[in-house]
Amino acid sequence: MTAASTQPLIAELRRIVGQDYVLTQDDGADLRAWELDWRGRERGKALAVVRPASTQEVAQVVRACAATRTPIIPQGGNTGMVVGSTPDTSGTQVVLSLTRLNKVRQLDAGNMTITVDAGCVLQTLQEECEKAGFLFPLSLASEGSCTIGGNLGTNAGGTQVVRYGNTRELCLGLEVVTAQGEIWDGLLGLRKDNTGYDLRHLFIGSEGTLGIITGATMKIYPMPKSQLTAFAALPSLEAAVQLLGLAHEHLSAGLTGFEVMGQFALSLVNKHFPQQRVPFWQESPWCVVLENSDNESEEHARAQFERLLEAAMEAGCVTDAVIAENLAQAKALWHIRESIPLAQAQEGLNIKHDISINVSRIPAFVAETNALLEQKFPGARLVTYGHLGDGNLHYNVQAPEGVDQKRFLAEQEAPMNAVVYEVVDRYRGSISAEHGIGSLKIDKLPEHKSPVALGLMRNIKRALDPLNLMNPGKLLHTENH
Ligand code: FAD
Ligand code: 2HG
Ligand code: ZN
Repeated sequence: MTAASTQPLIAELRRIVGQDYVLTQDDGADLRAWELDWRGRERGKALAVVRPASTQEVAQVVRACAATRTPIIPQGGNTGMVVGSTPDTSGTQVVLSLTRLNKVRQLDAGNMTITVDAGCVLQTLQEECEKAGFLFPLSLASEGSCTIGGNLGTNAGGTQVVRYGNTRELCLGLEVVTAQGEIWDGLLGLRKDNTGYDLRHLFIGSEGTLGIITGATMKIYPMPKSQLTAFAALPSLEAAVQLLGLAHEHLSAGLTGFEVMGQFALSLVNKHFPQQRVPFWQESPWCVVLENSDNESEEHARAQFERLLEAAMEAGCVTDAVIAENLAQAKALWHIRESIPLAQAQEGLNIKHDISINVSRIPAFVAETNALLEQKFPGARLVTYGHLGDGNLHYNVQAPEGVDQKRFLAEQEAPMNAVVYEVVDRYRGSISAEHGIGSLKIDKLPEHKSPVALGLMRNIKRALDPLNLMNPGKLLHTENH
């Protein structure tokens, strides 16, 4: 494709969104922020970055791209973990950035919903709800830059799933620009609607491969009277599963967070963020941060927490614990957990396995997989942590000390994935619990999904995006499209 041949499209895109909102390398723009994935694994080359400001503009951009058979890569905050929101290196794909669609459209207190543009930053949404006395419970360490459209595109999880579910469970309606550039207004906000296929669920988790989400109606909840946080030291992963059972029993729906952290993961936070005071990590192989949200009072929440921790200590599954005295302490304890991915990034390139297994089988899975990795990849450092309450571990691997990280990744990522995913399959788990497939795991998907499921997915893709212009090269191979 030559610059001359793409000029009419670029001119049309500029006409639609305005001169300043179409960025190209030919015009000297630095496109790195849109072309490089968050983990710094791959940098693509965009034909252009287009930044529309409304749903109408998105629809017009899609129609212009469809007319010229130009692939579109939808992008929100570009915080994804699986190289899903950046273009390939062909220089033929348009990055469609949604970040200028950032309005809160309506908070309906009676319906307990909030309707927002897809480019709204998650934290903005949380803050808008808080101002009105409500809670929007989706919570990720990337919340200061990820967007609700990206959260829906990936069906993001985060740290409150144990109580409120994934992004999918929080969504009551979508507005979508289809691959043909039509606008589907499904922002009904209904809690019941059995009028056929629930189209919203096709787009959620589809990683931008079926259409572009431009707006969403999300559930909101009453702000709990108290959100108490505790941090506990545990002798084993079996003990963590036992503590989870006790927490469900004692706190019931009050249990809003249950995150496990291995010793090496916490040591990285201690190393790279020494200003944070990480309790218990030196003497304890595992720690858990847990949250109790209570609609009665802080005293009630604290008494419940104390009873839980007493029972856990009696049962021998907790060796030590602290309960945050105030909000600042609670935030500091959560911050430790949320700093693990950043500490890992500071330590260098790493191999990620975002896996899920039935909670009860997680200790056996970790014991078995650790033994295999230690035998086959001596010195590899295991960074194990995650959303134990959801059966979702980040079973990540850091290169051995002193080993060239790029080389380690190039040589060991595939064989290491093979070992881990073989065990995941035997345990009937998932190779992507919450981050999605992107381009990073696109070759892996057919190895772990049944041919029937893959066939159905391809049929859906063909029906909704017959020209294969929506985020091609991500999620699903579309040869024979
Ligand atoms: P992007 O990265 O821009 O895009 C992600 C995918 O969605 C791409 O396939 C893209 O094409 C598609 N997409 C984006 N916007 C739209 C749209 N409007 N319409 C259609 N498709 C779209 N993830 C979790 O699940 N749980 C966590 O706890 C978590 N913690 C994280 C912590 C850190 C420090 C970081 C950096 C990331 C974390 N993530 C986590 C991953 C990431 O933040 C989520 O996947 C998030 O949902 C991505 O949102 P985004 O706006 O950045 O999307
Ligand atoms: C988290 O839970 C994120 O912190 C990131 O999902 C996980 O970096 C990772 O592997
Ligand atoms: Zn996670």
